[in-house]
Amino acid sequence: MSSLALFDPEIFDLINREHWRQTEGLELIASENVVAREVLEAMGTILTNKYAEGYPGKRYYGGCEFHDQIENLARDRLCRLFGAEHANVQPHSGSQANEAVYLSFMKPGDKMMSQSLNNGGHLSHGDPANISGKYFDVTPYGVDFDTELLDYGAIEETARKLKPKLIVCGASAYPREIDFKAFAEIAEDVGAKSMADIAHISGLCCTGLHNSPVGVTTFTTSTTHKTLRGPRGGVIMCNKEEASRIDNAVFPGMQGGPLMHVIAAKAVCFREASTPEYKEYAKQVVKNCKVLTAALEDNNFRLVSGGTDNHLCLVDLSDHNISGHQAELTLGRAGITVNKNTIPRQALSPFETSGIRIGTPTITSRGMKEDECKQIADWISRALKNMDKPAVLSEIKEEVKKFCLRFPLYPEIRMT
Ligand code: DSN
Repeated sequence: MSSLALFDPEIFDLINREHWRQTEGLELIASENVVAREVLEAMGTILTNKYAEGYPGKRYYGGCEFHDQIENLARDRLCRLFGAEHANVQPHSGSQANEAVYLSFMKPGDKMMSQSLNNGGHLSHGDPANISGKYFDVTPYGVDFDTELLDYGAIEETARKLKPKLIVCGASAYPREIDFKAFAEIAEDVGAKSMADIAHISGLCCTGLHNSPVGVTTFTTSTTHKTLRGPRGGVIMCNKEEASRIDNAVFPGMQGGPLMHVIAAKAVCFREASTPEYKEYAKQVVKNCKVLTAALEDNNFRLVSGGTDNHLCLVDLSDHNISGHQAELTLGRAGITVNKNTIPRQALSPFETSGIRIGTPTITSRGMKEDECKQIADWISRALKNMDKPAVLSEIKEEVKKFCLRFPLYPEIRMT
């Protein structure tokens, strides 16, 4: 980075400071990770110089022979990783992957069902504030308020009455395993297509730790940068029957030129995700989350649905008279990054929230295991119980910093 340091010291300095923020703090945002150095390398290459609108063998620009090979490798590796018939690796993000699925067969005003944002769903699944909610007639479903679990019977009942064209499943803040087969069957029964968005859990699905929707639901979308630990971006998988409609919806329907440096990095990530080491990583992510969750419970925090099956948990702060917003700020002062999150049946506004979401993908990539997770839960608890004591928060921040320096992001990279 020496030429960047010379040419643009302001940007270099900010990147450097962000490097130390990530290094010295605990990143517990469930949708983040630390990519492998090889993924970073692929992203920082001359592949970014080139336009490659179209698909391998059918481009709208000359000089794409190497880009074709890279995109084919990415598609083939993704298909192998998940056992998919067809993959599109061009979506710039998970939201764009989702919109492309809608665009592939739906018309404005068509009916769809999806998990509401307040109950753990995602903005791009038809929230009124998102284009998906403005274009389509969306009926949200939620979790059962007693169990805080998806109620497949209630979802089926709504689907039978509504007869939607699409049923979307998958979530951003749901700590339990999702039964994709149940969703696919409900959709099939009412003549709908089904889409599973596995952005959060794709690393658990491709390693067999959770059931996979690929080949079960009509479409599967994902980001590549959460548990999957690749570059920021999206993908779509489907069977051969849907392939050309999906490809047309991505390009030219939604996007122009693909980000080929990111597609190369996706290919590297898919290679990494097919290794035994990655499977061990994914197992550790879940183990860590279970330990962290149990330790928070021991410290008298209530967990939504009573625990977790995946990489995240949702902490209900209502009994502690703290909002999610206050908790996020307090933990930030102690060097711990989480995000405030709505929880089922919360009384506070979506900006304030009654909960926080905590995830283990990043700390697991840094090599933290069960003992470290117990320690992290103790810090979270101590910080939240001393939120009006700046001295205690500073003390925790120092402890967190010393602890985190034992788990460098990239031991061999020394940015100064
Ligand atoms: N914003 C992501 C998350 O944090 O879950 C989803 O897109």
